[in-house]
Amino acid sequence: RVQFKRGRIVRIAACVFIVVPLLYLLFSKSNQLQYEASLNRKSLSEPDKYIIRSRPVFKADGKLGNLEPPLEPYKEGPGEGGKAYHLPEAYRAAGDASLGEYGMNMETSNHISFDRTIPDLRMEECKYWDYPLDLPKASVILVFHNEGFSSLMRTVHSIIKRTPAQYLEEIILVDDFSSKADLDQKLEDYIQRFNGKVRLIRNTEREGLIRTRSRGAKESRGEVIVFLDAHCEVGLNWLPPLLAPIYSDRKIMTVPVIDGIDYQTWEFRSVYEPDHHYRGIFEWGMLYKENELPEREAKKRKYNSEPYKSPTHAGGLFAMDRAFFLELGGYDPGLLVWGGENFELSFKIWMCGGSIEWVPCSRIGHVYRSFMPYNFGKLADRVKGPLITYNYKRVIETWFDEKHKAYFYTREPLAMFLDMGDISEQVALRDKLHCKDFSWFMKHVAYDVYTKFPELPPNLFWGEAKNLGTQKCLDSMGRTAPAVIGTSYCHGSGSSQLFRLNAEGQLGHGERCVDADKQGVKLIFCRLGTVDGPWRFHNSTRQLEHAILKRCLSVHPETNQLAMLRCDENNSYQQWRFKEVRPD
Ligand code: UD2
Ligand code: MN
Repeated sequence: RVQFKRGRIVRIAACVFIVVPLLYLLFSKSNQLQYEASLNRKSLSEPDKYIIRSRPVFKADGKLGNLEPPLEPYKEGPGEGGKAYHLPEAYRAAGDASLGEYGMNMETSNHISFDRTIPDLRMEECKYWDYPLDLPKASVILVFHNEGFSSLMRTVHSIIKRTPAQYLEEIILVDDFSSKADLDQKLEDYIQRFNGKVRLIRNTEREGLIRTRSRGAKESRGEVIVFLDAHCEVGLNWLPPLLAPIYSDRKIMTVPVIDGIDYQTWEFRSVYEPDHHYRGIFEWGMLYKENELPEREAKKRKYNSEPYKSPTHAGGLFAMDRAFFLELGGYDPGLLVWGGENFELSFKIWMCGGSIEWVPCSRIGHVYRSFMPYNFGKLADRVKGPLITYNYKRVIETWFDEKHKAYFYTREPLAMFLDMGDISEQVALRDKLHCKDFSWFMKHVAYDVYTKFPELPPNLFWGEAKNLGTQKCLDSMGRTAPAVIGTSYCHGSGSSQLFRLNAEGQLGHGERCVDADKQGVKLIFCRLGTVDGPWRFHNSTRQLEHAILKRCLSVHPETNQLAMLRCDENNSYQQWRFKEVRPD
């Protein structure tokens, strides 16, 4: 009996320990999809290796993707279909006035429905992706300072209308201390209709967009945060393609393709050629640039509509795991108001274990203004010198290595003398997170920067270039390339008179170059991928010779115009003295 009993126990144990797990395995395999779909959302904060997450699947059967919305019904009316709207004569004066106030024609915007239809600018392929159905929920954060009411509300309406409700936690409007009346009670009343989906919080003083975004992130509840400017219209099915990469790897920041909305007519159009991909890079003066997607990245994907890696992004529009954003410290709280925060976050993400992906199937329209209508407020008074350079300097001093810092100061010499506040906490964060170094970033991520902006040779001279004949200084006259330049009274404060002659003969002014032909001397676009130029400075005679023209840079004694004349070392109108300048 004892033996019999033992035999039964063995059989039962065998059943429990072998058959049940086997059955379970079989069962769970066949239900892999459901299993993945039912993953507890909390698991996203655990280390990646413990989690199996599903990814988007391209549908070969020709049926539309699982989250593909129905076509929007055709509508007639101003701006419908994303068409340009031209104000009737009677409203043009008001339109011009609003353009002067907002940098965009708010009168035009006021004539267009908040819920207008827009064209579907996505690649055809984008309609045929299935997305995991248990994507995380997003808080969309819009920070604003003195924006127009109608363009702000059109942003909100477009999000509500084009986002599957199950993925939208909330829309948070963060008012950065606006002073316009219709952003007060009128705004508060208007958003009541969204039954709490749209929340409004306000700064009690001007913080600038960077700190205001960090505040929005802290106060949001979604697992993912999405930042958009307050003058956007999201495209069809814009959100799931942004959420999917984050779902598969919480350290990916995703960036949509930005379409253009015309500041005058509100026309909605692509700024890129169809199916052609770009990614975000920078030049050594830290101006944001875009470059065609290098083959090396393009070929990592099977479909041209798939996301691809990018070194950086324009700044305004992106999605990110909220906890990851906060683990990285949000934006550097020492950055002021506007600019450079896109690089700060990008370097931090890449060098501290994450990555950035641009997502072709997510498209969002943005109004590029005609000019920046606001000033930087009291925060700017804290800074000696330009606030944007202050931000750039913080970022490069924290994240660059010595070699690359030198390129920045070569390109932007005055930055050497500018204040950047205290960056010790940023450097400490970099150490604490064991972030990789900048040469790793350049080699493995931003390698295409070098193909457009090679390593910069040092400056032989920089500062103002004074003509000894007229005692006037080389001056871009505030013109933008391509344009003829001249000379004017030496003011000693750089800006339009700040030129750099590098060791390879390139004469630079900001991000532009100076070249000449027999007709004159011009500011031109530097030839991408080159850092050399035709200029040779002869120390003994103080002449600046053009190696191809074999002529010397001169001021014409009669016309006072710049001219390329036959070199004559006794002619003081051909003699130049470079002198460093200092910030005022
Ligand atoms: C671009 C970015 C912008 C930001 C900026 C650099 C895009 C499309 N836009 O400039 O998001 O990264 O570069 O910092 O990539 N705002 C405030 N407080 C301020 C100033 C602005 O809340 O003190 C708001 C403003 O109302 C808007 C957003 O910040 O919603 C971005 O400002 P912008 O539209 O003037 O910047 P933009 O598009 O020229
Ligand atoms: Mn903007």
